[in-house]
Parts: sequence; structure tokens; C-alpha cells
Amino acid sequence: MTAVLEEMRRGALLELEKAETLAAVECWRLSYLGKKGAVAQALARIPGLPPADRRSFGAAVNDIKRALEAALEERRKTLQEVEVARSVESGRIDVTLPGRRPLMGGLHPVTKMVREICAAFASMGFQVVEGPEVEWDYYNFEALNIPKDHPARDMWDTFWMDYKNEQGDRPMLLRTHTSPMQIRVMEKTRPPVRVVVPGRCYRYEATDATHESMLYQIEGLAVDEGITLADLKGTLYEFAKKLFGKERRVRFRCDYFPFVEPGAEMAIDCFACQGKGCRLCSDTGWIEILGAGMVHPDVLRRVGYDPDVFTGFAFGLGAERVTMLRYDIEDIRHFYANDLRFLRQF
Ligand code: YSA
Repeated sequence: MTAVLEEMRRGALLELEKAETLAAVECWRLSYLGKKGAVAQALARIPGLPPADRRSFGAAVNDIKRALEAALEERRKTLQEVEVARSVESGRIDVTLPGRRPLMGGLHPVTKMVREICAAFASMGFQVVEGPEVEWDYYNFEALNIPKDHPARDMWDTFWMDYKNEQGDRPMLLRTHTSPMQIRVMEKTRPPVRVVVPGRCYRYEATDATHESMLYQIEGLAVDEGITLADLKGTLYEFAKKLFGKERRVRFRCDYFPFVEPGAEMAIDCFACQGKGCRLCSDTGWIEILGAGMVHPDVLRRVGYDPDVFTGFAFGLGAERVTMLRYDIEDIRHFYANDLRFLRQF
């Protein structure tokens, strides 16, 4: 009997030596020390032995059990050390390999241009302020002399929503221009006022090479005693010179906006055809970049300014159009197509 037990111990220890992985060691544990393993089976034989042999047999099996448990622990430790050493070796960093360049983000060309334009006006004494993109009908239209059913609303269709509260329904919309901020600024401040307002605007628009349904505008407003159309022209010429250089030609023409009197538009000669006329400029030789004018007396009156004392000018320029002119970009749709090959050039 002792010889059988001795043979089991020898065989078990030999097998354990040969187990090269922790998984193999676990299989070994189950077959010798598990609930149905060889040791448990030997102990289960005790009741069938002659009473005189039971004690010594039981003691011998327990001896083997302790020996196997100790050997198991030892083997596990050794293999764990080997595995750690192996994984360190395989994960080693080869410092001689060339580095991987991380993907770097950058500012969008229109964002850069908006900042540059604001800086140009800031250098002429304008403050930069921002306002809400979701606007009340009142600020976007009514307060700017565009009552309901005014035909000018057709030029500026957009997304509408109804805001309901105890006072009833109040129409809200995605602002179509930054001009509502003229009213918000004047309601809160007394002249002299000199601000520029950059921000996103939205229009129900058939998109083409120069029209997007989401666009950035920069609004400008200056109100004080004695401001004239000459101040408006001087400021905008200075701005065009700062941005495009002296060589670029600038054109002023009359235009109509219900919230100015008189109204004007400013255009720059087309970069693509040098003013000769092409698809981009619709064969006119000019690209319109802004609308402007002298603030209408009714608008001034509505915010509590006396038009006999104060006058002012305002303008709203399209940031994408200016960016196109600056970098010779022939289609506005490139800006928002999310093509990194295009955007990385700026
Ligand atoms: C006029 C008089 C003021 O006293 C103050 C502001 C204005 C501008 C007026 N609020 C307005 O939005 N006029 S506008 O419809 O002619 O747009 C102004 C500029 O925004 C355009 O000259 C153009 O540069 C740009 N723009 C207009 N629609 C656009 C656009 N840019 C890209 N996509 C569009 N769909």
C-alpha cells in the first residue's frame, strides 16, 4: 500500500515539473488535489481498509497531500515570474523606432478669419460682443422695421418654432443675420456705442458656390452724436485695406434694408477673374461681402435713442465670403464638407 502511495507522489511531482504554463498547472491541481482528484480518491478508500491499517494509511495520504500542495505553490510562483518576464520582454519599447505623429487639431479657416476681422475692427476702437443664435421674432425682424407680412421677410426665411408660456405663443427662430444684436446692444447701453458681433446665422437657402444655409456674419454698429455716411465709408475702406491690401478694388452701391436709411452694399473685385467676370462672380466682376447703412431713425427711436441727437452706421459682413476672397477659394461648400485635405491647408 505504501509503495502505491509513494508511486503516486513520485508521478505527481514529475508531472508537475513538466507543466509549463499556469493553465497546465491548474489541470494538474484538479487531477491530484481537486474534489475528485487522486488524493481525494485515496482518502475515500480508508473506510474499506482493515481497521489496523486505516490510521497509518490516512496519515501517509495527508503527508502526500501537504507535499503536493507545497510543490504546487512553488511551481505556480516560478511560472508567474517567467510569465511576467516574458510579457515585459514582448512589450519592450524600441526607442530607436521613428515616433508616431499625433493627430493635431487646428482652427477652422472661417474661425481664423472671424478672429482676424474682429481684431481689425478692435484696432479701430470696436468692442467684440456675442448674442443668441435662437432669437425672438421681435429682435430678428420687428424691431428692425420688418413687421409681419413685410416682403423683406421672404429674403430671410429660416427655421421657426413656437415658444409657449402663460403670456401665449411667442415665435422664435434661428436668426437669419446678426443685426438683432444691434437692438440688444442699444437697449442695454447709451451712446457712444461701437461694437462688432461675430456669430452664426441660418437661412433657408438654395446652396451654390457663394451661398450656404449656415453662415457666419460679423455685425458692426457705431452710434454717437454727429456720425455720418463718411464715417461708414471711411471705416469700411480702412477695413478692406487692412484685410486685402491697397491694390484690391472696393465698390459701394445703394441697397435696400428696412433698418437703414440710406442703405448700401460693399463688394470687392473678384479674385478669380480679376474683375473680368466669371461663374463665381456671376459675370459681374464683383463679389458682395456686406450690407450696410445709416441706422434708421425708427430703429433708434424704438430703443429710446433720440434720432435728432444721435446718428449711427451699421454693417453686416459674411465671413465665408471674405475668407474666399482672401484665399482664392472658388466654392463656399468646401468649408463645411469636413474634408481634412481642404481644411489642413489653412
Ligand atoms: C445691412 C445693413 C445694416 O445696417 C446692418 C447689417 C446689414 C446686413 C443684413 N443684416 C444682411 O444680412 N444682409 S445680407 O443678407 O445681404 O447678408 C450680408 C452678407 O452676408 C452678404 O453680403 C454676404 O457676404 C453674406 N451672406 C448672405 N447670405 C449668405 C451669405 N454668405 C454665405 N451664404 C449665404 N447664404
